[in-house]
Amino acid sequence: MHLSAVGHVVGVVDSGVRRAYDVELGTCSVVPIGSLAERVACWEGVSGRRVEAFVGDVCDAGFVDAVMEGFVPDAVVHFAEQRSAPYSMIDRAHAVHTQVNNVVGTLNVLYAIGGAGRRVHLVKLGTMGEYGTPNIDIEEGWLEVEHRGRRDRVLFPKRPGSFYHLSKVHDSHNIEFACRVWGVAATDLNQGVVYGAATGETARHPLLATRFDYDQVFGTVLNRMVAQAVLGEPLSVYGSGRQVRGMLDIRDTVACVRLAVEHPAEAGEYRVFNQFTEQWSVRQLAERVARVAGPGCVVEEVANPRVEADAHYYNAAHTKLLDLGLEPHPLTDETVAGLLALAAAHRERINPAVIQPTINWRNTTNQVQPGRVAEAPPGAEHHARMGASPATGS
Ligand code: USQ
Repeated sequence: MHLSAVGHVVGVVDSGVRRAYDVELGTCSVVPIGSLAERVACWEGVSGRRVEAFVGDVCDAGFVDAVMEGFVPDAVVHFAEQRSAPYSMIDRAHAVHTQVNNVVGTLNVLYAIGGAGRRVHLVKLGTMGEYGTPNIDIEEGWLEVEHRGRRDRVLFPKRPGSFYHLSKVHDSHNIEFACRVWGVAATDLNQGVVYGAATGETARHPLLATRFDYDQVFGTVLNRMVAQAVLGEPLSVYGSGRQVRGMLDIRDTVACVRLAVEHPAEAGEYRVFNQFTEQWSVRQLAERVARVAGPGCVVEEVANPRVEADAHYYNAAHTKLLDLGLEPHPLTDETVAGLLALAAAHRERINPAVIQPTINWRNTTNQVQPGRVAEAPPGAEHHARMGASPATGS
């Protein structure tokens, strides 16, 4: 919608799998979400601009090729991935689903672009979590190294913290290779943790709202804490809360995508932008939410269900998007208060049972909710076709 609003001709590809994850996990967005057809029609009504919708799965190569040939895009913004770290750590089936979905989907997009016979800029959503928390400064994708008297420019070493984050590392390598061998032009947006629930476009009509997740699987930390505050529950800091992450407002996410699209990479260039605006520790975020929520809201340390560095060095470069003109929305009390008000308005949709973390990185099999065994993930048949059935293994 953001690209459409500024005059680009936009098509959207969606398989609906994100909605299927909600059914699987027994949860839903705090804010009600319209169907794709309703949202496309509503957007046309409020903006006068049409977004063409293609319903299908990017893991289906024929579908991807048909969209590329039918729509003839100048750029592909690829967000079509399973994006939850906890989801990928539930058990083997969910790890396999995450990596097959993400890596195969990206390969199909790369083949469609590589074979298009013309310049199509790939803008791919990566993640800051590809880098992990190294004890050196994090650069934007590439590292100049001197080793035994020789110099080279190498992809920044990766130490991701989940099978999901690993899927994006695999994508990054595949994309960089496609740039080298086929001359693909690509921008990998290594995005930090997003907070917020509205952009200028989603605010134009309730049917245009985007998701507000708060559950242990898909909720990101600040949005989760807002939901906990509204329920009057303690804000769950995993471990000591000293872990630091790069973060950004959802309005900056769409601005960054637009900047990348409107300033394309060169043919053969694999470009990485670190897409975040501020660094916060989890404890700082919790204390911010508690202060804005007011008396009675408390912060509680819980045993960290993840395996991640607790106290660590963190200093990540993020100048390339600023150089292109990004004007960040820093985290403000008003933003937190707005999220609290939004969640309070939909309080009856917040289910406390899906908030508590039960997916422990140390286990190879986890139950998503106490007493509830995770069902086979969407696309299980797809894995079976590929010879990696989640039910039987291979
Ligand atoms: N955390 C808490 N309490 C909670 C939830 C999370 O302390 O109730 C902590 C986690 O342990 C972690 C940090 O908050 O240290 C961030 O967790 P998160 O769930 O907000 O984010 P994460 O799992 O890292 O994943 C999210 C998106 C993912 C994206 C990533 C960017 O779901 O798609 O790639 O943020 S990044 O973290 O930079 O890799």
